[in-house]
Amino acid sequence: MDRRSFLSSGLLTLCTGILPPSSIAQQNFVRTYYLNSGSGTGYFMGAPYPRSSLWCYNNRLPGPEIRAKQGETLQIHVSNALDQATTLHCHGIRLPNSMDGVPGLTQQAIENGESYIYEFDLPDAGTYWYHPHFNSSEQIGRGLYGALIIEEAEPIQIDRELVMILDDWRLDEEFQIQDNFSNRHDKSHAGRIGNTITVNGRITPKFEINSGERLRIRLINASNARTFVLDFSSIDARVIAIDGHPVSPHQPDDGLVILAAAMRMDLVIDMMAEPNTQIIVNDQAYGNERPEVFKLSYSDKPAIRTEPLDSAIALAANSMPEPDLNNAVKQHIELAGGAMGGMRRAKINDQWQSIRELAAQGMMWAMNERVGVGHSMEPIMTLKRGQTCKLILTNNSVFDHPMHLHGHAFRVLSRNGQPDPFQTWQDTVMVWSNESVEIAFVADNPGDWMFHCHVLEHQVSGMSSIIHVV
Ligand SMILES: [Cu+2]
Repeated sequence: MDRRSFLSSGLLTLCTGILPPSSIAQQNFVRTYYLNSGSGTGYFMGAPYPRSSLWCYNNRLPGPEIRAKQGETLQIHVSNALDQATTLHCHGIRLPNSMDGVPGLTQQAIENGESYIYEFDLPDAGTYWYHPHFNSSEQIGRGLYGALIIEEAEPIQIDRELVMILDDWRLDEEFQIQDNFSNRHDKSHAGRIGNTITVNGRITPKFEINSGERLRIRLINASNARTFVLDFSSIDARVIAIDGHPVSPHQPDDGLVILAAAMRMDLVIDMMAEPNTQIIVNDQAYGNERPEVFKLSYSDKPAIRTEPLDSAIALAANSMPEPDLNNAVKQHIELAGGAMGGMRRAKINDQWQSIRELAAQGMMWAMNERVGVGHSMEPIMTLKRGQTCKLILTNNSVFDHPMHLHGHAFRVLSRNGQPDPFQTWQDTVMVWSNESVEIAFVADNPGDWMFHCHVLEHQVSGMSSIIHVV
């Protein structure tokens, strides 16, 4: 383990003594981390199974956990030892545009041998993650990601916290990653769905717990395309946050926790079964095949309490700007394309082309009949700073699209006209096939912000756009 990744420089600048007291009060604690992106190896199964070749941060899978407190400043030094360029995107954090890590849009890519320092304040508590925004399908797909945890100023009482980064991999018989990234089939269908699920880089890991404990589980879906439908029906799990943002604590419908690519969910569970009990959580997303994802294994220690902990589990809200729906700019965005989708033509670089011509260039998807190419394109809309925007996202394709907005969080208002019961704050929202989802946000963060599908093979083949905030 790289010790430097745990070094945090808590020192205020040395010259604070000569600043007036008001300036001192405004300076945040700066927490510093070092990430080196390069090649590495890891055990998905542990010995005697073979090691797998990866791309990862600090030769670890997942990359080192970055942890800070709400209100602090985060500084991340990224150095690049990959034989291609990279960047770092801190997914879900509301940060200045220049720190967003989108090459060709907010910064130049970090070439091999170069480094880059990201620094920004942390307005919101919650569960986030970091990953590259360059050649994303392959770089994230080979293991470049890690958890980014922002602790609440006033935490809730728990006994144990488990951070679980879910992923799926397409492995061959030697446990090596198949290198058919962004192939035509994956782009035009459901993306790169793997054949092997891991949690924190391990296949079906076992987490040891004690009877009576209150757990907080932070789930992060780092897979390229996979939706997880985790079966928590045998335990009393309550959802307390989605995409980092607090939600009224509630049990998931039918005990199923649905996590589209790039989404996060925080759960609180009181583990009240007898010592030596084992619980297996499996994934029901893909029909009858129900792979085991992880195990919660009670130790033989006597219960630490016999009644669930009696303290509130609701998190304090982050201070989000509330959308003014009566004065919102409305925009319909149609998501179309893909196999069996019926899209006949779309504009690419301002030229109409038939779906055949587009497919010949590896492009399969469009937003409002425009194919997004790379990260530099005309904005799909321009918003004045402070304006509320209501987006009506309509999926006219046969595949599902988890849509991610950079630099903001939005409220999920409704699905197919039915109000969302929790009006959740999210940065990634699943728009299922043939569904229409309404979201709203205040465009309070100036800059060019990507709005794209987080099925990474859809993103690279056209389902990508920019929202410009002036
Ligand atoms: Cu998509």
